[in-house]
Amino acid sequence: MNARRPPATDTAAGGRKRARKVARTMKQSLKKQGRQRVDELEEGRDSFEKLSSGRLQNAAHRLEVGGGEPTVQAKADGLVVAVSRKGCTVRTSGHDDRRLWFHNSVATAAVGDTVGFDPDLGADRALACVHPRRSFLSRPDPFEPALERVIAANVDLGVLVVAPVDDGLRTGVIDRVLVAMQRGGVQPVLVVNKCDLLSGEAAVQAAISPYSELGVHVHLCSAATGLGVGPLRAQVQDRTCVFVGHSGVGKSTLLNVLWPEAAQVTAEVRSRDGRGRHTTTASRLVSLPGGTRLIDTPGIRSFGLWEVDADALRGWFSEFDTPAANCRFRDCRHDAEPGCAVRAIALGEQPDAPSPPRAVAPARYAAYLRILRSLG
Ligand SMILES: Nc1nc2c(ncn2[C@@H]2O[C@H](COP(=O)(O)OP(=O)(O)OP(=O)(O)O)[C@@H](O)[C@H]2O)c(=O)[nH]1
Ligand SMILES: [Mg+2]
Ligand SMILES: [Zn+2]
Repeated sequence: MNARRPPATDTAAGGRKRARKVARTMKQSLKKQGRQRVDELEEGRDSFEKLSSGRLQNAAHRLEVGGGEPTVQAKADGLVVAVSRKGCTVRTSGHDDRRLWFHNSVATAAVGDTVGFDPDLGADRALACVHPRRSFLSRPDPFEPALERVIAANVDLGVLVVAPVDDGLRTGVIDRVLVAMQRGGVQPVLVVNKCDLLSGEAAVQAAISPYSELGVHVHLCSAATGLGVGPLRAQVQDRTCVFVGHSGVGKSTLLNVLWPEAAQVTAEVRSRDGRGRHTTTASRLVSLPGGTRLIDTPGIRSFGLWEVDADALRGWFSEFDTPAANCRFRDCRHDAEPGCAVRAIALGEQPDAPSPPRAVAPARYAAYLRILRSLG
């Protein structure tokens, strides 16, 4: 270790004060970037513009730390490959892993971040800054909803893995995660794993068709038989991808099938109810030769939305845009307002009306209403 003792004048109280200041500025900066105006954000992400309907994503999750007065000088950069409650593991260009503690235990960096640090300082003081993020996937902390938890940063693809239940698909988590991915500038990919367990594909096909129509790539896969694994591998090749989904859907197994070098731990689902055992307990980034980076994450129980209010929510359901032009009220929430064209089309209340370029799937409209009501 290159740890160096703090200078003699650096009292413990002074160190703590400085650490608190860094943590505060990091937090404030993170908050500020989350509120970036949409028109200030970076353009040029082609692949899912159909889904986002040309909207610009929040690709500039900027985090400049140090505020006015720099406290720690960044002398080296590293990639965050793992994060725990109190710190992160950073891979340096020399490929050695180094553990750095967050200032004041405030988790400012996420897996996939590039951080600046001072290799000459001790692990508790060395973290200097988190470099600007080009994309991120975040949600409120399930236990402390006032805190934003970034699941992964600087990812190209967000691979949402779901598994069939009784030959059908529960889509609730899909709509929420899609909102979060669009908000963070992450291109969504939907993987229906465990297709070997299906006795018929009809219900699953019907459930996924609204998403394919939106332009989301959907892969029907089985990590057990290898079905659909080739096209998925081709899509994620050379990119940074985060795998998310409920526990037990087979995220880690899929990663192992795609790249055995990923060597993720897996475990059987509970025989009692078929649910997962939360086997993966921390996010981890694996770099493969050729530039592919895979991030496995712990199973999610529920997925809240960070800083999405009713106005923002409408915007993330891009298929509403065209019919919304015919709503009676300009600020229609597409809920119970009279003359709502979105509702009329979704519920088939206007069979003679000219169909818009993109129809609104009833299941997507129902999902929208569920999320809208959950926003309180
Ligand atoms: N039949 C079948 N079983 C699968 C498939 N993929 C994974 N499994 C099984 O599902 C169980 C759970 O797989 P994991 O890979 O641990 O699931 P996970 O999503 O990583 O779960 P967490 O780490 O808890 O979030 C294991 O017993 C796997 O063998 C599949 O395609 N078909
Ligand atoms: Mg796992
Ligand atoms: Zn409306």
